[in-house]
Amino acid sequence: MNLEHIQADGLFLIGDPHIAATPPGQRLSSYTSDILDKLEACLKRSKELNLVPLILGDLFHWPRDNSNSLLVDLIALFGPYKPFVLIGNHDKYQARFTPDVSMAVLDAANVVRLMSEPGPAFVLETPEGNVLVGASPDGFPIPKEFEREEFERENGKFIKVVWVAHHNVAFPNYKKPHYAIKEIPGIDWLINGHIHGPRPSSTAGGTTWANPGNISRMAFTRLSLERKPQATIWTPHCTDLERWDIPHRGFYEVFPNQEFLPEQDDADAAESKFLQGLERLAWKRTHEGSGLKQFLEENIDPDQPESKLIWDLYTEVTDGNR
Ligand SMILES: [Mn+2]
Repeated sequence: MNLEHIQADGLFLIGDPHIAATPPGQRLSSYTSDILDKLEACLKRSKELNLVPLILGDLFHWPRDNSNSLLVDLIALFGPYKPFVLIGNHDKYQARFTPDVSMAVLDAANVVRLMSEPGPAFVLETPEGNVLVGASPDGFPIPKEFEREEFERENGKFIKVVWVAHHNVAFPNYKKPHYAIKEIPGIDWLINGHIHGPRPSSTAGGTTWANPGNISRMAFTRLSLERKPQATIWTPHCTDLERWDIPHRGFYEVFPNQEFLPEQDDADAAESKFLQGLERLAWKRTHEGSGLKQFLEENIDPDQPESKLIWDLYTEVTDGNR
């Protein structure tokens, strides 16, 4: 197997940036430049530390229709670094990675090293020895085992095998686990994106599972208020990922100053179809005009007590615009 070899001291891991030209959810208008600044800080730091930058999926919040200016900015930013980028669920349209998504533009511009296929991805040549880095992009399973000895027969020995994934893993307080944390023979580290809240690492047999969390504050929650956006560092002899605080703005500089809603799990918030639909609508509104009435008709249950309130608000706003 002809894998790319890269000399560095370890990996610099960047979780789920969710960059977008229009702010998702309740984020204020500086969202795009905030996330670009974070990505730039991460890439600079990775270079200072002689680490390979690797984005753990969901570089984009919406897979397509990102503005050309955002893509031009990303091409300029990524060009000198060529980070590895795992494909997450948000990077694909209708669950497929196709040439019409924004990520394909970055790939065609040759500014990213795409991890869109499952399996061994590259060899990290560290002063301690060679490390194999493999990937399970969204839509491909995390392997049950890796035939390490067979692979090493052709490719030489590896001091560690690290696998990156973007999956529903049973870390504590995660509501939709699909993968149990267990030993994966042949793999020393499984490092996961996708779950935005950081989780403590957990070791099962010879495999340590890590979930460093994302770098962008997506949801207006107490959790977002309390936690610092961080990137993480993996080196061959580490016992856990090392955290690095990414320079970032104050919570109320990036979110409106308002009351919190009653506590809702951030996983619930992320999965709410209604909220996702509203986000999509907010985005559509600026580009394509109306659609709110249709969205409300499709999503509001007339039997729910709040429905009348929502319709009254809708009527008030639309009548006011006539
Ligand atoms: Mn994500």
